[in-house]
Amino acid sequence: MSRRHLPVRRALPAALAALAVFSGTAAAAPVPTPPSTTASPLAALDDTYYQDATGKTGAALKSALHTIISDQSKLTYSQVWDALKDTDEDPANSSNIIELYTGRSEPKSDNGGNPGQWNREHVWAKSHGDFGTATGPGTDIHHLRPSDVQVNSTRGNKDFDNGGTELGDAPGNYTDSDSFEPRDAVKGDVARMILYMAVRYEGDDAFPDLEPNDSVSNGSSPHIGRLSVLKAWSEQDPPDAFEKRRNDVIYEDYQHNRNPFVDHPEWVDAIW
Ligand SMILES: [Ca+2]
Ligand SMILES: [Ca+2]
Ligand SMILES: [Ca+2]
Repeated sequence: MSRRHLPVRRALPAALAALAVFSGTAAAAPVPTPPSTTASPLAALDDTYYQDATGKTGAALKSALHTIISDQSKLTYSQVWDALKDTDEDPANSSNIIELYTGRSEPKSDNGGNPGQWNREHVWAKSHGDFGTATGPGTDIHHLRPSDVQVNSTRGNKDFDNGGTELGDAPGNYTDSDSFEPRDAVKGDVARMILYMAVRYEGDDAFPDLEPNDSVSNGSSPHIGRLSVLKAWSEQDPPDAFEKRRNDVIYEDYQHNRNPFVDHPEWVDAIW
């Protein structure tokens, strides 16, 4: 396991322990006390996890981030259920998850495929690139979220854009024949999930190169629109505590990689 996999708060003691081993004093030496630091968690990430990306922009930044976030653990599709019960837990009720589009708190145990239950929404619709639910993009929990079964069906594989008719069973969400607009509180979350997928999947593994564009008629091509709208949504709805915790939990306990745009929303404009 590389150092990149270690949560930041554990990386420094591990590095010091490794030094002790190299100096031949590991058996006798007490565990050194890490120096106190006033650095923020994000600054610590910049010095470790993101050290090969900081200071870059454009294609160079995208390429560096691709390398960084491709170093990850992967889940099976069945493991996604339990992971989502953790990553999307209701902060006010540990027995529940929060559904992405409705914003409702629902029992973790009420997952499944029946009306009224919650299931696994692929925010990057899996038909856009036709990657299915094999371990890979189809099981990458950075873009998988609990969703009401019927609302998930209404969103279907539509591209994202503003406009349409409000959903009766999910107020604040809108849809028309070719696009879906999520509620304001998750507009930025949706944008950052889509852009994570674009950086993570570059066509150098068994899966297609996923990329956003400005179309709402992408069909089964490996594209999702509309990029201009997603960029505006990321600006309007910056990462909140729920989205940041979710990123930390995925990093520390599941995939051991991060969504760079949750940590650095300004990198959206730096790349696109
Ligand atoms: Ca539309
Ligand atoms: Ca949000
Ligand atoms: Ca890509």
